[in-house]
Amino acid sequence: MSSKMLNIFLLLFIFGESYGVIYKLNETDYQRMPALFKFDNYEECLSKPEGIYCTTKFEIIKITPNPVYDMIVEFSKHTVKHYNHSKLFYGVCLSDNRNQTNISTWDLKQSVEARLNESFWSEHRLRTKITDISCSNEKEDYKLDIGDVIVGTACLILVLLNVVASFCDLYFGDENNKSPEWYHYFSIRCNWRRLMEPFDETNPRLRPLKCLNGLRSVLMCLVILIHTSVPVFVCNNNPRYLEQWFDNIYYHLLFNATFIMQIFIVISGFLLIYNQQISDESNEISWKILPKRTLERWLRLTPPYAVILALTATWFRHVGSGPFWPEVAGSEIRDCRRYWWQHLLYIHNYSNESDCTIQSWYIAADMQLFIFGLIIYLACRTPRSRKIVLPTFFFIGIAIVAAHTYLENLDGTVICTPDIIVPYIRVIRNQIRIDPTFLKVYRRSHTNIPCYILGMGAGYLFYYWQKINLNLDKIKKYKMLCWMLGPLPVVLGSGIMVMASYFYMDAPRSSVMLRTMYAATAKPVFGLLFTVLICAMIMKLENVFRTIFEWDCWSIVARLSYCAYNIHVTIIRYTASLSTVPFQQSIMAMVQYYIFILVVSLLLSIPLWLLVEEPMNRVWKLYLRSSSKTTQVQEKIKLK
Ligand SMILES: *[C@@H]1O[C@H](CO)[C@@H](O)[C@H](O)[C@H]1NC(C)=O
Ligand SMILES: *[C@@H]1O[C@H](CO)[C@@H](O)[C@H](O)[C@H]1NC(C)=O
Ligand SMILES: *[C@@H]1O[C@H](CO)[C@@H](O)[C@H](O)[C@H]1NC(C)=O
Ligand SMILES: *[C@@H]1O[C@H](CO)[C@@H](O)[C@H](O)[C@H]1NC(C)=O
Ligand SMILES: *[C@@H]1O[C@H](CO)[C@@H](O)[C@H](O)[C@H]1NC(C)=O
Ligand SMILES: CC(=O)N[C@H]1CO[C@H](CO)[C@@H](O)[C@@H]1O
Repeated sequence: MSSKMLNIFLLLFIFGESYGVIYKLNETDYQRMPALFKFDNYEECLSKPEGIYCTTKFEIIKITPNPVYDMIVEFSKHTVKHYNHSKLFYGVCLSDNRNQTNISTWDLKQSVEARLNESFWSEHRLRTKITDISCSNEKEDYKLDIGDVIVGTACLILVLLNVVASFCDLYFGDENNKSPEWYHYFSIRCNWRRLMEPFDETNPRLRPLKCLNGLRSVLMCLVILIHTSVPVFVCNNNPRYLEQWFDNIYYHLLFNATFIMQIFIVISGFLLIYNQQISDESNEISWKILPKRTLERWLRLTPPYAVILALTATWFRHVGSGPFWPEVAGSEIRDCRRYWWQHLLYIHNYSNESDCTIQSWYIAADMQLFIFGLIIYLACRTPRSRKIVLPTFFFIGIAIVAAHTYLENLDGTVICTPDIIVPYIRVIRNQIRIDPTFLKVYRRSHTNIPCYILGMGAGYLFYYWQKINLNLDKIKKYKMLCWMLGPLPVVLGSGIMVMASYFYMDAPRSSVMLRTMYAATAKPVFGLLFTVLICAMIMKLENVFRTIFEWDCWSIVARLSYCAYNIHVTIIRYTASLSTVPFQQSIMAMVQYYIFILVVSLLLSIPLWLLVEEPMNRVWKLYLRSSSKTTQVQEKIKLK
């Protein structure tokens, strides 16, 4: 009796409801399903005079009893590992249309559906229903509109300004002249020097933070790595191979790499508090700095981001072609045109529908957390109040995540299923469900509070330790412990990421209690581990990673990292659209693609940094400095 109860309890606790699901299919059965992706030859199609190429997403329908269809439905129910095999993505060439030369009156959808109906009926005894179609014969061309003209002119003016300023600098520039003229701000030569400048090691307050540059750069490269795998999931020629990746525990480090963003959040909280305390040594803390610092940050973050956004919304339309273009870029362009104002106000992470520059959720969340952190900083000026407020908010943050997960029945972490990765790059409205966990927990700012608080706490502590000149010689005696401080958090952090592979098991979805527990604890613990690592590095306790991260070249990569973060998804989308055949999913091909994307992202972020980020930054600083004295002091401290 009691063991039966225990069994029932265990079942209820560990697994939710169970239903008829097929977890595994052997090769023969797998091949009985219609191919997920199938593309007629694109170039050949368009080379015919009347050839029209349509890419279409459609569903299969059964009208007679059909065992293959039932198998597909049951196989697709295991959503965490399998594609939905009843939703297919094909490229169809229409060329035998002798009496249909007028494209504007021709019902392409009807023709394509008839073709598919016919072939699916003869092969699988199935019918089809098209949900989305886009056709092209290479002849259509987008007209320039007013937005293109405005953005084009603005970019041209910006480039001209830089060019003129660079020439002025070359001819009139005087190395010895200390007071900078206007053209110094825009001169490419000056800004190039600033890009190549080594890290300022003379400032004892900033010197320990050098390793953060390396950490940030490495994390940036990892983020780009994760995003380059997206196009392969959109369309490839062997989906079975990708579905099998989910059985490999090591690949779960890749699928759960969403945790990496928590480290960025910790660093961001840390820098806010540490820098703010240093700058407030010389002036009074007052609420006036809240709007001022917010404005400063907005002005600092916005120019490069706005350039990418504007170009995506306007000129990006004209560069694209190919069968995957509508799939990988169409919705982004449409959403950027519609929602750009939300992006410029950094509130788009609270809007559910936009597919525009999807990676920028972090910039928005960071901006909101910055304001939140600054309010806490201003409200709690005594150590005692901080000791109460910070832990309180830490636990409130955890409770918020738990409540979201429990009440809305979400996943323990963002589950990167084949069908979720695809909408990550494209959302067809009302058709594909975007992962609610991604929308409601991952990218909102109030659900990322715990790690930000951890970072803030570390900022207070480090400032305090520096002030009292904390002596760590006692700890340094334990060599083994110090050595472990580096690898241990990384290994444990990876362990937490791999633990999420539990949610991908060949079993019914785990119970909501378990998911809630994981959601509430995993990120804070992960954040805590990396806070320890960061503290150990800046206190010079840890020497394994610190020596790597303090490499001089990282400071250049770190400067470019914001631009690279903004630009890399656009590059991925563009290169993905250049392909006319399904993507190759071998490891070798993906490594090549990754290195290519990484190099191109970094190279393209150099002009963006030189022409936009740095000049604008310096101009705003100059303007804000002349408008107040406090920043002047701040500048001096930074220069010291
Ligand atoms: C695959 O599984 C089916 C039943 O699910 C079985 O009839 C068939 O023989 C299997 N094929 C191979 C090659 O094992
Ligand atoms: C798969 O797609 C079909 C068609 O859109 C849908 O009806 C079905 O619910 C999906 N299956 C799962 C498990 O989401
Ligand atoms: C094209 O014309 C032929 C005869 O002129 C006709 O039989 C056929 O149905 C037409 N095709 C379509 C798609 O209308
Ligand atoms: C195609 O159809 C449009 C609209 O129905 C019409 O204006 C145009 O003249 C037609 N073109 C040809 C070549 O028939
Ligand atoms: C294809 O088959 C479906 C289901 O029988 C039907 O509803 C649809 O009208 C067919 N499409 C065409 C173009 O014949
Ligand atoms: C949470 C939230 O604010 N959701 C809104 C996001 O924006 C869309 C429209 O842009 C609204 O429909 C949602 O309610």
